[in-house]
Amino acid sequence: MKAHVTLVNPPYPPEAGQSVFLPLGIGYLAAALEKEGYPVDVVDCQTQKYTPQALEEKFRTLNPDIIGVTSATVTYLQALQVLKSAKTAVPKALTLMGGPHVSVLDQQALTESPELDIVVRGEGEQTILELAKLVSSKHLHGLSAISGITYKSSNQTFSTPDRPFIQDIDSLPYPAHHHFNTQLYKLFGVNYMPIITSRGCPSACTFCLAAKMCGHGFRGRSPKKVVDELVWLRDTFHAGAFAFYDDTFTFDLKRAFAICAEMKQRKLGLPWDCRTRVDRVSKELLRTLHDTHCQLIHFGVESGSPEMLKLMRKGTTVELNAQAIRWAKEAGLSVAVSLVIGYPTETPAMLKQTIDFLHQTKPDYVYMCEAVPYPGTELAAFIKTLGLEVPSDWNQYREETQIFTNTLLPLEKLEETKKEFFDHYFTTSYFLRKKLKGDFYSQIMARAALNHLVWNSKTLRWGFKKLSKFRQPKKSVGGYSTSEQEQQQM
Ligand code: B12
Ligand code: SF4
Repeated sequence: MKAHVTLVNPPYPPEAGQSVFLPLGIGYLAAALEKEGYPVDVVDCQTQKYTPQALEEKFRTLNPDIIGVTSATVTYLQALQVLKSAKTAVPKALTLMGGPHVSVLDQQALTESPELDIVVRGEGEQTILELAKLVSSKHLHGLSAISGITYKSSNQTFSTPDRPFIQDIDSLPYPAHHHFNTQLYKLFGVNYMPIITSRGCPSACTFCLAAKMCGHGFRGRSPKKVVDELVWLRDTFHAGAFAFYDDTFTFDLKRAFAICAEMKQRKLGLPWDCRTRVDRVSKELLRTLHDTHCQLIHFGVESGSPEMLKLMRKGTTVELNAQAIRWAKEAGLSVAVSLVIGYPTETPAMLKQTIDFLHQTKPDYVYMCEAVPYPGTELAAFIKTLGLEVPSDWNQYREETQIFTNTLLPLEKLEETKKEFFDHYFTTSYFLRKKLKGDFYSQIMARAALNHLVWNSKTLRWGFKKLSKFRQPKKSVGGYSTSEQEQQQM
């Protein structure tokens, strides 16, 4: 009998923004298992709210042989709670956890959670298949032969060697989105669907875990297979817009051109956005992206201070950042930039360089993320060497607020600068410009500005409360702007 697997997306901590998105990791794992004939079901605690009792009941009803939970640092503690419910309800089930947090803190997770049996480190498709095979054959003593896991045995933890990254990622089946009610993830009535066309990032920015999770080698899917998936998303799930969530979509310029050519030839015609580095674009590529209905490009700009860029090992310059934004705007694209602020040793003068940079380059959207020392990053190690204290409560590891004290740039100063910036940025004219532009992404930006304007104006707030069910937006990545779902999904 083939082992029955239940995969779980844990909830966010109650104090965090409640953004929902189709989780690609779970989708890929479910698809790999189903391709080999394993029965799978998925529980998404982010779109369906469960009390611990309701979750136990759900697990009891499903009665799987394996329960696997995904987790980032911010959802790790919630994921542990899910495991408690899992073991209470189905004690015989083998419990697994994977994702960026436990890929680094594997030993700690196993030590502090009696309900966790195995941590799957790094990419999980092949590993979960091998585990499912083992459970099906009831030969659990074969664990030591499975790469990429850390497990408990006789009160000790054992780590097997890292699993090499999957080289041919074209061989992976499409994520099993059929397990999700895609209606629940809509944005402005549009099925905004995620796709990943490559894995791996050759860069090594100090605040980022991407290369640890997916390696430094860039592994791109073939343009034809990428567009096959887009067509499948459109025809099967009625996708109305696509988010390309690759770390650096245009790392291989030739491949990016080829994907655009394939999209054009197959007349896809739907809006999409992508994320990339400022040093991996050319004027011609940006024009081609625009001609292929890419409406928004996200650049990891990080800072307007040359010193900070160097310290973050970004490998770019302020000039390159400005040039990429200018080129993208000239090509007709909207530009979103993400910034890392409050980095250790950053001073108010350096932060001012970033704000000045934004005023000069005028991107269409700004994400201000405070530096978060995720375990396994160089930033976490740097903070340790500086002797700065960080909270042990993982729920606080979110990018909307500073979690360590940078004495050179106190929290009040940081918050004040952020507020001042967004007060000047999200003006009525910004709102009207985006509203009139009218495309999918401009609508999201217009909503962000509206939320900000309403929240800042007592009169408007009063009016909105009276007139509609308008709710206070939770403070989120981009300042006091939009609903978390709109923020994070962009
Ligand atoms: C795309 C992306 C997003 C998208 C998600 C899109 C989507 N639909 O899934 C959006 C923009 C919504 C997002 C949001 C956030 N993200 Co993000 N994101 C990424 C990114 C670039 C790729 C992740 C991805 O989809 N990879 C492809 C899939 C297939 O891989 P995967 O999810 O890692 O899953 C694989 C393995 O981890 C493993 N696995 C995972 N879970 C499990 C469970 C089991 C049981 C098993 C066996 C295996 C397993 O197997 C999977 C298949 O190989 C990564 C960087 C990176 N390259 O990893 C950052 C990254 C994961 N994000 C990060 C962060 C911090 C966030 C936010 C917290 C940001 C914030 N706003 O504060 C939120 C939180 C989201 C959440 N609930 O977890 C960090 C996580 C660091 C950490 N320790 O937590 C990363 C690593 C980037 C970084 N800063 O270093 N993110
Ligand atoms: S921030 Fe972007 S460029 Fe830097 S390592 Fe992470 S994914 Fe790569």
